[in-house]
Amino acid sequence: MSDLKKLPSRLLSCSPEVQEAVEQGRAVVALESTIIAHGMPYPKNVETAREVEQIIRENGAVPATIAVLEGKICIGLSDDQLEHLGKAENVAKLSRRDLPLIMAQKRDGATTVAATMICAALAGIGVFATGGIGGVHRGAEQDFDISADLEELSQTPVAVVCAGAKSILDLPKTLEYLETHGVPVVGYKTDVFPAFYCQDSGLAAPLRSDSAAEIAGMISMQRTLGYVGGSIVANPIPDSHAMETGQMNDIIAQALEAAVHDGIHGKGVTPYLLAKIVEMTDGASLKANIALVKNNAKLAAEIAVSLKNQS
Ligand code: PSU
Ligand code: MN
Repeated sequence: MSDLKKLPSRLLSCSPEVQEAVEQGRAVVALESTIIAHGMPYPKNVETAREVEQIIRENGAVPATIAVLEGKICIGLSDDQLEHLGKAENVAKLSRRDLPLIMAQKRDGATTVAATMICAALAGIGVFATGGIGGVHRGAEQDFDISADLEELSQTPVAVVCAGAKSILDLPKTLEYLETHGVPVVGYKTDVFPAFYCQDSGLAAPLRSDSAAEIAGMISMQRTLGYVGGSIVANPIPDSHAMETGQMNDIIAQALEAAVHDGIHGKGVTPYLLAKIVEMTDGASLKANIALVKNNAKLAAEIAVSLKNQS
């Protein structure tokens, strides 16, 4: 899993820190950039990105924030590159379908969970930390809005540590979709599937593990068995930052109505809802979002370190 030679350096390059980690066989954790460019407001986005990287280092792994810059996949970003992504208005949101053309056009793009998984796998990185994944949207039976993140999880070998998924999505359908596609969804120290801002979605977590080493064991067992896909490690938001379920459900319902009213659809939906919820909670949801990403970074580093120790 450390073959950096699959792509020429004009198409994929690693920062010196990541390059050295890969050469030395150290644990690496991938991080996405859509959360920076489209998921949080400036300057909190850039500040958080740096703090999250630091948490990964403190827990014994090397962070690799991933984005496309001037058409090249960059694994590990400099301060200037992070700042650019956090500020620029014309950064594309890249999912699987978008990546090839944006690279061919030599443009800049922030990678979603799906695109980050693709790039991480190309660089031989098997563990990835983020906030929440995309999923089956409410009303998908009408508009077919199902995030490409779900399909990617079934075909790309990267474990995604997240705080579950937001109830802006249809969570029961999201879990059904993942089951159909054979994606392990493991609650970390919990029997319930977490709902991003809230610890409990009211749904059971399909699987449970209480240890990072055990989760690393599952990841290597997937490879041993010849599975091609990834997994979801669902890590609930820390108690101290969890938001109240009833209150969040009301806010989310209003944000969804606003999206319909403003005619938002397609790839614009998730960023619109995230920004709307920050506005409606007076920034409280942003604080919760930051806390849960940091919590996920720590667990992802522990899993990545365990994975290295087992191999
Ligand atoms: N969910 C969040 N925060 C996010 C995202 C999702 O709570 O920042 C981002 C991730 O990058 C995810 C993407 O991969 O949105 C999903 O977008 P879509 O629903 O358009 O597939
Ligand atoms: Mn969508």
